[in-house]
Amino acid sequence: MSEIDTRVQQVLQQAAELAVRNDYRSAMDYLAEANRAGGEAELERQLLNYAIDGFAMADHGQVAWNTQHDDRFAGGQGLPVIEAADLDADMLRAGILGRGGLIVRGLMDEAQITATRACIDQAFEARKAIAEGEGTAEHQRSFARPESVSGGPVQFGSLGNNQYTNSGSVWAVDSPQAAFSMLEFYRRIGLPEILQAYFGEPASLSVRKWVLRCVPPNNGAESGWHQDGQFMGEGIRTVNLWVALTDCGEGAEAPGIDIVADNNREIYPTGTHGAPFDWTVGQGFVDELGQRCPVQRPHFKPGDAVFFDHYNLHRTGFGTADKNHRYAVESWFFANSVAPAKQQPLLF
Ligand SMILES: O=C(O)CCC(=O)C(=O)O
Ligand SMILES: [Fe+2]
Repeated sequence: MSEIDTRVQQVLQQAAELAVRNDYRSAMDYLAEANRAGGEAELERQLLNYAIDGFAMADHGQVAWNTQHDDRFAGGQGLPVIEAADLDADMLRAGILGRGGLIVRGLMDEAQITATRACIDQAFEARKAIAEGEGTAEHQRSFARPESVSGGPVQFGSLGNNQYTNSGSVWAVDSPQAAFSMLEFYRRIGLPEILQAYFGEPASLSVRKWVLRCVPPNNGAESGWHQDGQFMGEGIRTVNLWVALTDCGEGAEAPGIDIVADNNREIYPTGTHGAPFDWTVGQGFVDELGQRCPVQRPHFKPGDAVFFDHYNLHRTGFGTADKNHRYAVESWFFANSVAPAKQQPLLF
């Protein structure tokens, strides 16, 4: 065994001893600390296993949620926009609960954008190579499913017959390297603390709603308007952080997202008003909403983000003269006490 392999085995062993005592959080911290020194597929994958197991093993209690906010954005038009330095739980409350969402400029820095885009490219490449029977040990960091992930297709975004392109979507947990990089990002921007203050309890991520995306230009195409609350579960409390890694949206040359800027907390009818699918909200319905609230196509620079929750109505916003693929990461967080088991929550 090489020196590195020996070190990795020792770290895994130490972490396992913590996990066996039900101290998953310490096991995760221990793995994260060790992984910062280099970046090892096995450490990253095991960290995700403990994140999933740790959530499942813990009692998250029953927590009441106080939805008061100071309505600081009252009177404005469209989604409020703030700078990353000003982000805190009160901003998030006034944005999401008061206005239906919050745009945050410059949330992700240049280095993290570059690293995340590279992780996404590598995940697609590895997925393709593995599907074509050409996977190597190297690919394991970019694309390998942690054992604790259960259910669902092994991979999604397939063209059928296990054929993959270099675009589409990948669950973040299926790319341990990308997942680790994003977990480090959330930690650096203080997101666990912000969400804890927002929900009044700790928050978790979810296997199924933590997604790396690379959307190809598809000029003139239309995608489905949807509310994620339509299919995520009942009685949930959520925050989605959608961060653009490409210049996109209005005035840019890559698809962004279109958003209805509305704080109405209601799940709308699907499959009506000309909706192309039974899970989408029809354009006719959106046009009606548009008479009382803005339907926006915001411009996002790389690193800009938008926060919203499961009541928000949005879609992938295809343009007419796009030239570029759009990279983004979608991260849905749940208040732990009401996190839906079917989304497979994980500690973060
Ligand atoms: O990235 C996209 O185009 C869609 C994102 C989305 O639907 C979401 O974040 O919930
Ligand atoms: Fe969505």
